[in-house]
Amino acid sequence: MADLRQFHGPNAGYVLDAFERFTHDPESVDETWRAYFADFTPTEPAAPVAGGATVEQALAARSLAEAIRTRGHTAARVNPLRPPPNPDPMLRPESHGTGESEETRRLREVYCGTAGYEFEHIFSAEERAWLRDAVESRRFAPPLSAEGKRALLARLSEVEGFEKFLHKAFFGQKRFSIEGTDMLVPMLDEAIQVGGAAEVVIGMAHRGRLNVLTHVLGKPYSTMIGGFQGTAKPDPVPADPEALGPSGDVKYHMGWRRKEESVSVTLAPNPSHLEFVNPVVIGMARAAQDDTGHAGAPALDPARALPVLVHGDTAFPGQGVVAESFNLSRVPGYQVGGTLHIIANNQIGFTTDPEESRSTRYSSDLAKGFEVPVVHVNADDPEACLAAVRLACAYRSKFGRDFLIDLIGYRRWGHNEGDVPGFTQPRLYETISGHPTAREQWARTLADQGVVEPDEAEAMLRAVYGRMSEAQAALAAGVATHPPSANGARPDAPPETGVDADALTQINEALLGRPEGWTPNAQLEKLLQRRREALQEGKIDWGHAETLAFASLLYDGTPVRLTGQDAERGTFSHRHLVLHDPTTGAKLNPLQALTDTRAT
Ligand SMILES: Cc1ncc(C[n+]2csc(CCOP(=O)(O)OP(=O)(O)O)c2C)c(N)n1
Repeated sequence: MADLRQFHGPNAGYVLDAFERFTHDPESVDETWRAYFADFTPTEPAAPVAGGATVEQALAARSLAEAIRTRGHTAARVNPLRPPPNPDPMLRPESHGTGESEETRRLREVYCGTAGYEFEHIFSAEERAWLRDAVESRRFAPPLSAEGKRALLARLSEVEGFEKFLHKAFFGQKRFSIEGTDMLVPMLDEAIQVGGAAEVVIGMAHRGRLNVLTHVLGKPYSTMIGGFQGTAKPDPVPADPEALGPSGDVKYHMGWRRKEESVSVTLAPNPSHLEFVNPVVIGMARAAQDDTGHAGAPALDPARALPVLVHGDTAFPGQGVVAESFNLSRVPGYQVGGTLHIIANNQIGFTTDPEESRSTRYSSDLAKGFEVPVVHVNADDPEACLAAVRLACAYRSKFGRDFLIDLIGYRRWGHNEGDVPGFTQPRLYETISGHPTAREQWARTLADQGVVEPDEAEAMLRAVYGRMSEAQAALAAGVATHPPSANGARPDAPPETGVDADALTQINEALLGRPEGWTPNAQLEKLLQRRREALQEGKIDWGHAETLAFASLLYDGTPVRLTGQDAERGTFSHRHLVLHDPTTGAKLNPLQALTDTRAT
């Protein structure tokens, strides 16, 4: 008869793991272990005695607590369809030679619930401590008020009702339904509300996009339904100013803008190429954050705009542009004070299971290399999903860095609504077909809590159907129309871009001025100062012409932004927009030194 007290720390975990394998299949462990396990009963050692604990017991308790904090996510119930696979054996008290205590039970509630946290890859001790305290104090997860709970049910009813209406009215037409990750919409609502930014710029692919366009961006039901009615063209909806681009692309690639007094929300138009919109969205946010309406260097205020990127769980690890964008996220020229990333994780890519498309446990693992905090959250727990957004926004405000929420749900239908997922994932889809929707589960919770009457929840769903049916009827009766087309609004002739010769001479002179005490590189300065004669003689080279053009734009009030490797000097040593003092290393940007320009 043996018990676990002979083993300590990781050894105990290893033995338990081997024992578990042995109980399922004795052949899976070697002969020595088989003989040992034949007479082995793992017993739980006694919990440390409060106050009278030995140093060893205290250390063991601490080591278990630490394991829960760091590895608790492996046991968290973040997948709505199945229990966590392979929880880390170090989460067992026996692995540390200790027992469960009040403290470890409390930590398990925090770290092994419907959200799983990964913070240990972050180098900054201050950030790690802040994140731990934030989740353990639950200060971003206060229970919703009864009013908040009802509002959330109403929102989930809109999300689900929209998809169900389209499913019935336009059966088999592609819409890339959100169903299974329905919480994405309330999460985006929350980010817009608590993110504190006057501008929110969102990038996302096809999945759930029509729902987001309608509910988060405010694209009218009639415009959306109009897009489904004519099937001859890919998108019969004419372009309108809010669509941010001409029509012609499919409806689930279109952009839209919602402008309100307190906030402007933009969904960037998206190409079919997955994740390619990411750097565009980050650039749009940066443009909104940079104050360029004055001379000198631009003033960056990351609080002004919040970029939000919604990723697919297969595209996120699969597309190189994701890593490329992360790589630039902390480089000064590209910083935006943190992007909020949400993986709309439906656990499948077209017909491909995760095991066939990535080499990591989580879809989000790439982000860890860039020290991005990660929260995995169960898409069936609305309150946990909103808490994750609040934590993410608070972290961004405090540290100005990216945050990732891995929203784990499922995909109710095929990749699109014409696909039969049972051809390739029969067992998964058997599970999904019997799985209640997030709205149904939330309605039941609220009915149990006495917050809504059972038939009230159904009425909320019916109301959405009613509104959509009315919009469809109005379209049919010709009462509702699409906004007029903005196509063809291009200018006939190219604009006048010439600059007066005297003005150019003055600009040239200003660019060749050097501040008091600033020493130029002699070799380069000789070349640059020749630009005085070059202008008179009409021998302007490429770099010279470009610099004059940039300066004239700044005088006109048009900001110029140039980024990329070698952008300052120019790949062929032709540009030299930033000069370096050889004695002090100080930089001089003559364009930003112009004092009377109207832009930077
Ligand atoms: C660069 C690129 N490769 C392939 C495709 C084709 N494609 C469109 S959706 C899709 C599956 C994406 O899966 P996931 O990222 O998990 O998103 P989901 O559709 O499941 O929401 C593929 C392969 C594409 N549009 N772009």
